[in-house]
Amino acid sequence: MKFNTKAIHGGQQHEPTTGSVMTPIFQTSTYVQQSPGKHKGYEYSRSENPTRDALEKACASIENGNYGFAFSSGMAATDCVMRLFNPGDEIIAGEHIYGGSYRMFTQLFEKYGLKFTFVNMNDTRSLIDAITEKTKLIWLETPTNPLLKIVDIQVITSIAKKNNILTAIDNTFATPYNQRPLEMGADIVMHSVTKYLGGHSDIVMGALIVNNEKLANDLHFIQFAAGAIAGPMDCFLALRGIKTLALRMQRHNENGITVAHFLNKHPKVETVYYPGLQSHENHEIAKRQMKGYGGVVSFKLKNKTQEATFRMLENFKVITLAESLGGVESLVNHPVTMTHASVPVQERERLGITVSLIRLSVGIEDVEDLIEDIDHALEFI
Ligand code: P1T
Repeated sequence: MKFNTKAIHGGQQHEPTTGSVMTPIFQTSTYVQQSPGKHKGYEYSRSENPTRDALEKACASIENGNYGFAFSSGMAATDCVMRLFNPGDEIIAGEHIYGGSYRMFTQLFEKYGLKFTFVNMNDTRSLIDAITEKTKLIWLETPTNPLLKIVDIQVITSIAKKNNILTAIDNTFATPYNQRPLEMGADIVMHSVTKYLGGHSDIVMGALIVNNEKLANDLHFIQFAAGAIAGPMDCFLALRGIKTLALRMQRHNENGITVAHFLNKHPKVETVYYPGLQSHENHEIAKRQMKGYGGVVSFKLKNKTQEATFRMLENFKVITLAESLGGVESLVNHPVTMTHASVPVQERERLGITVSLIRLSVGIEDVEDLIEDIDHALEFI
């Protein structure tokens, strides 16, 4: 099956009792047993639920993986991966990642004895130098949040394999429509389903997709034992979102590049960060490993003051100032005070996340309206 077909039918079956074409919302915590241990495959909804099963199969199908797992948030999915490891184990993470992932690694898991080293994933020398006998996992995002850096997935997975290390890719920004990391040798794909997979800013959810059976069993055990599962109603909404993923991503890709070109030419804009621009530092890698470049466009203003940046952020009419991304509607975010506030200020500045940086999640509205809105808001700087 090709991608568009998989997004609609992948892993799905009509409901056997009634023939219901859409997977029903099995809003139940538990299932009848004829005799202790004798049942229809479902015991208790923390371990399995038919609506969640359908969504997990859909996620696996679109990422071209064998097993999927759905969680109550993207962070819960990441938490599940971290619980695979033991005190003393080392994890190498990309230095450019979502602020909440950085917060989880440094403020939650370091105290349980996991050691995190943050490296520039485009500098293979420092990645190789960071590997020790205790390194168990490489964790990265590409494109990264919020500066849209691109990492060559194949380069990283081949280094990881040589050293017997797992690779996990947070594929939230790209989505499997644009990029499929398992096909490039990754072991684990993670999603904040909250974003493009859900697509409508109405759920918070996470997912993991893997190929390896042992890894799948370990993740399923943690999902069941720790219990951060996605609920059936949210799984239904995510399933519905995935059905239009391909169409939405086509429009996000088109609108994203159009907005990036507009900003690139604007006299009040200093730099535009979008992997589809030829001037992007990693454009060649993006061209090779991505089908399209997505809907997130970040940029820095020439006026570097927080006051000017806030004036712009306060004056959008169509685009909404809010955390998150990946919905049908356009959102704008100020990483320093919103999504990346938990990254220490010195580290943020070193990474280039400064007060004049603005992140746009370009939605699927008519792009002319979005450009008019951006142009108007830029007048307030
Ligand atoms: O919000 P949640 O579903 O728990 O997902 C966390 C997460 C993980 N990975 C990436 C790349 C993310 O962008 C996020 C969440 N990000 C935002 C809320 C944001 O506005 O960037």
